[in-house]
Amino acid sequence: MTKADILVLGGVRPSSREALESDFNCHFASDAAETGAIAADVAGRIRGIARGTHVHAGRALLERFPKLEIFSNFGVGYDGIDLDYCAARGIVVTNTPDVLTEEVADTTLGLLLNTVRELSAAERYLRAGRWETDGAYPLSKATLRNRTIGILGLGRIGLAIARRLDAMQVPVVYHGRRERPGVGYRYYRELKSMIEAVDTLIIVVPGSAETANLIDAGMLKALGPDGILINVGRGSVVDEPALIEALASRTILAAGLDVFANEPSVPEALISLDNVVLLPHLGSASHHTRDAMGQLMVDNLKAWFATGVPLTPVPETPVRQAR
Ligand code: A2R
Repeated sequence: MTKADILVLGGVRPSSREALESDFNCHFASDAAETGAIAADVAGRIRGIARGTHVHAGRALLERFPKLEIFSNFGVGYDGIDLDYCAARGIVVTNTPDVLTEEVADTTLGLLLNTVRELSAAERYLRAGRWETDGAYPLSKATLRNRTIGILGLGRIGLAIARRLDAMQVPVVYHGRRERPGVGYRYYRELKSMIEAVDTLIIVVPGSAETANLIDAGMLKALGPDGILINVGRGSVVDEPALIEALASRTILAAGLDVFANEPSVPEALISLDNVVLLPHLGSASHHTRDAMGQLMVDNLKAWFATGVPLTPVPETPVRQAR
């Protein structure tokens, strides 16, 4: 059986590379110039794309490959792919849900605790020798003990976060476009109403045109002076300059961020603030979980070319049946 030709965009895990090479005729592109060279050479043969890192996949890139059938994305978030164009051309887009849910939820709880109890700042204090010279680190301004958490996006990861908070006896409420049946958490139809009712907001919605800058200056004001914002969804959901202003002016108390508007560039104004914990987008970033995500990215391609039915297609693109 002849192997299908696929374009591999960006870096992939060594285990994924091996698996891809055993089943497909792979063309690896680490930048736009390499993608261009591959397109010039074999564009008409490329039937699949595996995207290993967050390379922008707009219409200009996709339309260079007229035989493209499937776009297999590494990661549960699939912003940066022109979904309308894929849907119009019948290109199936797949992502890697579920296999990273628990890891991202673990990271979120770590980031939340770190932000509320100032753990990174306290460690910096110890490492600077200040425990011996200045005495104990000051008591933390905040505690989880009297907080109510509002989750923006009670999806797979949001629910895994909520379950961890249950064990910690922290009350949870949520907002999404729809009420989620079968969960005991209070639902707020209006985001602003939920934010007014809580003091801690965890963002775990996807990046999209609809969620862009959902959290703006008005929402931050509503969170209030004891407010803590945690973002593990996408940087684009928060108006970053408004967040910097809200942190600097103490409109809110603190923030913990794993995602940023323009990664990997993080504004100096954010880095210089002492009431924010900053992580370099590592929600799912363990060998264990990244290998599982890579495997699912590969398995979607294998399933498509073997049966015409991908394992985890995203809802926005229609699944073409096997020919
Ligand atoms: O709105 P709903 O009921 O479909 O709930 C989804 C919510 N969501 C939104 N909520 C408010 N306004 C929106 N415009 C909006 N769009 C989506 O986000 C759902 O509860 C949640 C997404 O959950 P899942 O699709 O199960 O995704 P998962 O695996 O939890 O990952 C969430 C995101 C990824 O897209 C990456 O950006 C990040 O976490 O790793």
